[in-house]
Amino acid sequence: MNPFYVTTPIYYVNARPHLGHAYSTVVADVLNRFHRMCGQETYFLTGTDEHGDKVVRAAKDEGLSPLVYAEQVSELFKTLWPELDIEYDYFIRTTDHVHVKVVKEILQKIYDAGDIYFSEYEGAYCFGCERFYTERELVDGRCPDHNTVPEVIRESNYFFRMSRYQDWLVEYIETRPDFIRPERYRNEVLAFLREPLEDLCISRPKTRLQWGVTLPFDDRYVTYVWFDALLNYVSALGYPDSDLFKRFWPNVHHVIAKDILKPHGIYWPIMLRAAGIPQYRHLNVHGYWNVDESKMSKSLGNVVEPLDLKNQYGADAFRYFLMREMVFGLDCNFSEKALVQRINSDLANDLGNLFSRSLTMIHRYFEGIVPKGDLAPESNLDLDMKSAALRSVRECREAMEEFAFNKALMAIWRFINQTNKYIDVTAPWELAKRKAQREQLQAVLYNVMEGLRVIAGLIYPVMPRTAQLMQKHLGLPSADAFQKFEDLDVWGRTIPGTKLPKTVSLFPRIEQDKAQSTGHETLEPTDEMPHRKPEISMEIFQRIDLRVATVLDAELVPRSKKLLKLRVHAGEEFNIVAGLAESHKPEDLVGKQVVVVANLKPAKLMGILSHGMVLTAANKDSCRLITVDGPSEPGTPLS
Ligand code: ME8
Repeated sequence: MNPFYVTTPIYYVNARPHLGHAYSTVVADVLNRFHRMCGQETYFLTGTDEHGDKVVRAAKDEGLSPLVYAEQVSELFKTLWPELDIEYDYFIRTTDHVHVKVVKEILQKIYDAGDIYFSEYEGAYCFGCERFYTERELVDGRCPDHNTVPEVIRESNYFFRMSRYQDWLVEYIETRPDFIRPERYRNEVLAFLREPLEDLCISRPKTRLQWGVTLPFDDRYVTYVWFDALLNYVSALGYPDSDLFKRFWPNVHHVIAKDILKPHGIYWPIMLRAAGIPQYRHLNVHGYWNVDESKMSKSLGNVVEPLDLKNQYGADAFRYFLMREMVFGLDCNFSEKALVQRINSDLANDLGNLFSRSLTMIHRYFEGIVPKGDLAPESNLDLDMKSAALRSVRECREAMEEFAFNKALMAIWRFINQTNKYIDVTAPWELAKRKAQREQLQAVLYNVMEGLRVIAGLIYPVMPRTAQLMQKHLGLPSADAFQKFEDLDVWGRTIPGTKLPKTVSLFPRIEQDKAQSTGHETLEPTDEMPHRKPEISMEIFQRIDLRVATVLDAELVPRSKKLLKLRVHAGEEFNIVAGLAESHKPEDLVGKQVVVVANLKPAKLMGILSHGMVLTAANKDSCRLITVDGPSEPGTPLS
């Protein structure tokens, strides 16, 4: 069934989980859910990297043994992921016995094959990185990561003969354009491989470090933490003989950030080659999240805690922001203000408003029962909803396959906006006024329900909770599951006659605090608050003749509850019949200045010819006249 295996880095337990860890793990979860929707059998691995000097030092700072300390921090990661709706299949810890056994087996295998040798070495060692640096790698004699001067140490150690595999690796990468992607990281690895590749020191004497996996061929040493960590990707599947390993390993996608490109792009393929294990399929490398334009760091105090954001804004909104904001492969800036803006505009305004206005209409006009979707052949009410939906399904799928999550979401949002426009243009509230247009009303609202079904299906990988909530309220059988991608490719799956539950609001708007407010807040959407109308040019707008008018006389129209007949002076005098009787007394209007459309085609209302229209701000609860803020000469044009 075309298996799909996705991994995240296994995170060091020397720090609490932060935004960057959350991003990689959400990416893996999104991919996993997407491939499940495509009908594939999937496996998702994450975990913690617990050995090494860094962990020993962090444990010491806490006054704990490395194992107790590692257990505590590992638990933080393990319990965070479900909070973010991350559904991993397996959580590996490098202190697991099964993992340690595999590390030893593979070390022995490579040693027996002659690719690990013993030698004395003197070199510049960075304790922060737990590795030796060559002169060439240092920047002004300092470690490029820690900016510290490495200590020169002389040691006898075991070395992994990486140099032997350099030519093979170059050729392997060059002949497989998507082995490492995006391309910029592939180029980075190839550039590094243009210089001679040195053998890798893969042991640490126990006199210096005991917290690690003991070498099977020399118990005075533990292995280098990277040699241990990388093997998690195969040990977690039950290497070498398990069924899981055989099925999933050939289809593995690693997800990492650029910081660990070298171990994954160079050490790992060579380790696999030396151990006789087939290569991984793809290495997918993303950029770094910075916070308020600076690198995230404990010392700057700007480390972003994913759990805080989830508690404040909800898991789906947080996941949406991560996927929508970052272009996979490039760095991205995090700010809470940007997160709130996305929630308000994309989630509350676009998606939330579409969902609530649509369902309110189904409840209002059809007592909550999905109407029939058959269209009269002469009707053009389905416009191009169907093709817009299918286009968005196709574009979303293509983008997801390329890891272009932001583009996938843009394709979905284009369709959300098209559906909102479809409602504005077809104006179901107008159709509802006339019995003769009942069929059209049914057809329009059926199309809207169907559009919402497709939208719910498409957002599932990124926003699983919202997708399922929408599905429940759309009366879909997959309320607590996900829709298959192939079902999104077909228009007309919504079943007429389905009774829908009472509707809910998907995303409440979030008030930006005063300091952050843009001053351009839009109103809380109501059920019939129309979405913005399709764009028009200035030229079209200018064809509307808006003028200040003084009301000269006003009287009730006989036999009408709503209409008033007004005599206005707008440069010249004419009559307007306006629906103001329920909100205004005729005598209060006389002498008032209002704004009128002066070039509207005359129309007869209750037998009286009306030559214009009075502008009001009206909804079902109130009706206010638009006026000028001081006396103006009647007929003054508005601009
Ligand atoms: O490197 N932006 O663990 P680690 C985006 N144990 N992603 C970030 C990030 C940021 N600012 N900061 C961290 C290790 N990450 C090793 C890995 S794998 C066999 C061993 C994410 O805890 C990103 O995925 O330092 C990065 O590659 C990873 O956390 C590094 O996690």
